[in-house]
Amino acid sequence: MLFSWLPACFLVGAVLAREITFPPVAGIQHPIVGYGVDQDTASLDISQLMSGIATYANLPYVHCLANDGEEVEKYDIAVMGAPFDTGVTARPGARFGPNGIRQGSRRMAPAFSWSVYTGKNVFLEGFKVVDCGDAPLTFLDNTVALKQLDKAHKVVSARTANNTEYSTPRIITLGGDHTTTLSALRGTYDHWGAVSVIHFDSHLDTWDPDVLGGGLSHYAGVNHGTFLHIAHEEGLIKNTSIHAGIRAPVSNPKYDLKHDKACGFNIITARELDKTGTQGIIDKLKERVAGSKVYISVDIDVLDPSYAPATGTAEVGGWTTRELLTILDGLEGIELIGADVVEVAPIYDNPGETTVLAAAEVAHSLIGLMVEKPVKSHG
Ligand SMILES: *[C@@H]1O[C@H](CO)[C@@H](O)[C@H](O)[C@H]1NC(C)=O
Ligand SMILES: *[C@@H]1O[C@H](CO)[C@@H](O)[C@H](O)[C@H]1NC(C)=O
Ligand SMILES: [Mn+2]
Repeated sequence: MLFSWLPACFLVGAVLAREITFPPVAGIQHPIVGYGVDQDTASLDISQLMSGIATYANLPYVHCLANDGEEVEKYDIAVMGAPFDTGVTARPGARFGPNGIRQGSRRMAPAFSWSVYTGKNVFLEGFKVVDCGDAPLTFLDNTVALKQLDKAHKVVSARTANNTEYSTPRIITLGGDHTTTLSALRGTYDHWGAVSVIHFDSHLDTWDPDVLGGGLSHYAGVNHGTFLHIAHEEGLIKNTSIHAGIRAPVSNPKYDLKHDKACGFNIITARELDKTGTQGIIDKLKERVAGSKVYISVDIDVLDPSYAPATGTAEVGGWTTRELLTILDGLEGIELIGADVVEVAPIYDNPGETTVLAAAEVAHSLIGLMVEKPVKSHG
């Protein structure tokens, strides 16, 4: 008797459920979550974050690598993938890094990116930030692939910027193994000359190609542990460069460290942070590069493997994601002319996507530094 009303109750519920009217599909579609958003209807765009083809931070895709003569939408800061990983000495897989980082950035969008720390939204500060997709790189020949990447950097940085005051667009490369930074530095040299490099990494990456590569061949000597030696040799970087987060062993304490100095670098070890805190690291980095144009390269293995397991040559005892982000954001005011986040190999990530989330946020901070300090190029 007591339960006789129950079926009727279920029936009412079922009828109500059937009465839900869904909006027409066209009504909820939006071509791209990005610019042109009406702030009043930002929530509409936010509901689209996980739909569609992934671009970095749901930014508009621009065909920056279009052929001569084709009209290309203007931009100021270009995010470009470099899917290359055949220069690694340990675990491969970073060729999938660019799309891994895009996947890790799906929560982000210009309509939902005001910082609780600064109150600013780096995507809406008067600089047009776009995703150019990936440089097309062969996976069968390192020399050819790096030439393709050199070309991609030249093409993307040679376009006229959207902001009429600053003629040259700046590029943030999503790696790819660390060899890809060499092409980026060749590209920045054309517009800004030799630059100081702030190199976040657990490894030095200034190895003499005769040491790392075994003197096997000239070709083998160009890899993710020698690219900074080569950049120095080519005159692309200044002797006011600096590593941060170093902790991996060297093969010859005398030669490797002396050679590193000769390539223009000072070293901040990972454990220095324990003594000075993040502010001490920020001060030291800023002091070192003062007065010069700066390129920041972030090897995700600067983070401890507990924060970034998905990388080629993981080293324990690294920094936390929060520490790295605090240090990066603390560099505001430097003249950042190019940057990258590299060595992200999504295959080794966990179901929580720890590494790609971190890498996406690192790129966000790098964009913030560029927006904070516009830089005029030579041309
Ligand atoms: C691009 O340039 C145009 C023309 O100067 C300007 O109206 C627009 O706001 C710029 N776009 C962004 C995203 O800054
Ligand atoms: C660094 O380079 C500058 C000019 O390129 C030079 O004058 C200076 O002596 C160099 N310093 C060191 C320590 O090599
Ligand atoms: Mn590296």
